[in-house]
Amino acid sequence: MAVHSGRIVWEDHRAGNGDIYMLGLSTMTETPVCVESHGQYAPSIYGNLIAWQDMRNGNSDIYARDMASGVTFPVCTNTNDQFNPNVSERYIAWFDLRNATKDVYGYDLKTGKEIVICNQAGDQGAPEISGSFVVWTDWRNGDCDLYGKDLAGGPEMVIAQGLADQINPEIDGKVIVWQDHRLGDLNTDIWMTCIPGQSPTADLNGDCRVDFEDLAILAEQWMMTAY
Ligand SMILES: [Ca+2]
Ligand SMILES: [Ca+2]
Ligand SMILES: [Ca+2]
Ligand SMILES: [Ca+2]
Repeated sequence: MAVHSGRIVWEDHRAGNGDIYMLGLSTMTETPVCVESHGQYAPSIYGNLIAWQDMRNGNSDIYARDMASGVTFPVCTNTNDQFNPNVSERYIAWFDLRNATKDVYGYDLKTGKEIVICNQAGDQGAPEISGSFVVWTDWRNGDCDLYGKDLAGGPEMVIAQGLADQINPEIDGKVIVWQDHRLGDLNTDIWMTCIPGQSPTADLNGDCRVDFEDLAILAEQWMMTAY
């Protein structure tokens, strides 16, 4: 399930095979997005763009639909499995089993080209994207860390690397949050940081101002991330 700009999308099993539906909150109107007879799962939405996992070709692919034009199109139909698409205005990112370990691939809607986002050793998964920045879970160091990359250019970077697992990232603008197990497997905490090198513009304490109090919250997080 996912929500963006007053539209909710979900995986629906009313027909028994997995379809994608959407509800527009302003009209409370339900719209079938894809009801093809094979399985469609795990949708993501940004504006008019919805992407999902699609089994119509006998393995898991990524398909998408532009709700403005009504056109459905294949994003990746490689014969190995692609899972968990996540969309932004210009990009779609997913994790991909075409190589020996899980990797993160993407698609640029502007150029119509596929992008290798990360194909390092170890498993990469769970990509989340906001604008052109992708963050993902990464097992290259033996336990789970978070890495990220700006698809508009620039190197891959470490987002969170601590003892044990850093998992389930979410990103909105410059702000990244995740679940962190560095203080113990049975002690899940919620951590936050900004994209490295970018200063905060978010109202982090919710007082409707962006000021030094928000910076202090971030500084505290950066110090915690440093050990
Ligand atoms: Ca279906
Ligand atoms: Ca496939
Ligand atoms: Ca890999
Ligand atoms: Ca870790």
